[in-house]
Amino acid sequence: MDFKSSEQPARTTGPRSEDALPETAAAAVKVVIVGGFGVGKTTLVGSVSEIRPLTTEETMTQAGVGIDDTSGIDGKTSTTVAMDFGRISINEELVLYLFGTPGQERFWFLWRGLFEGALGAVVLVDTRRLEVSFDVIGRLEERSVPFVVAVNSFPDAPEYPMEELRGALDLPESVPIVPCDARQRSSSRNVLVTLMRYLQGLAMAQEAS
Ligand SMILES: Nc1nc2c(ncn2[C@@H]2O[C@H](COP(=O)(O)OP(=O)(O)OP(=O)(O)O)[C@@H](O)[C@H]2O)c(=O)[nH]1
Ligand SMILES: [Mg+2]
Repeated sequence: MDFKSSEQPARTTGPRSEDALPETAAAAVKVVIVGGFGVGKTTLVGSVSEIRPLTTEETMTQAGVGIDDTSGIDGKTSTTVAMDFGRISINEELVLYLFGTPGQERFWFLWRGLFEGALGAVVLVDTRRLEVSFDVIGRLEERSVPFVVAVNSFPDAPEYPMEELRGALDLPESVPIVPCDARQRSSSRNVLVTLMRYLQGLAMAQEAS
């Protein structure tokens, strides 16, 4: 059988044109997306990224039974083992590089590398399992990484007034808490814009002091 070369699928080499950085981009900022196991970190990076996100999802196997705490997230079949990576242009000049961390404690040794050079973080929270966020927030505070908290909306998750949530997570008044649906691009984007505004406020306060 003859094959004509024109009938072969076009080969692509190098980055796709839509993946190229906008020419107007003047500042690139590294942001990490953290949170406990299964709170929606990979989902957020995937929904908001303007390039095809890089993920390191592996199927959860029997090996994790007894080690991974899957209570409350029964339908979950895969987990991040190294990191998620994505990119979003907040405006013509500002580009964010997003690094999603693994949620399972057995992969937390990777955190140090992922945090290097990060300007800020988003802590994703599932109100059905608030306790998985305590360690994560503690680690950010230890490293003095400024962060905002995004409350991801899972269907049967209890809704707490913001101030109650702030108390439960032991957060200072200044730390923004925003509701979000990590599956929605606009909602995920809003979380990142909130983080950028918060970082800008911190920088201005530092300059003034
Ligand atoms: N209803 C609802 N489901 C969501 C939302 N965000 C994520 N999910 C679902 O929750 C599950 C876990 O999401 P992931 O994005 O894998 O969570 P993760 O934090 O990256 O998980 P690990 O990397 O294993 O820690 C997936 O089945 C998602 O489809 C949300 O906002 N609402
Ligand atoms: Mg993940």
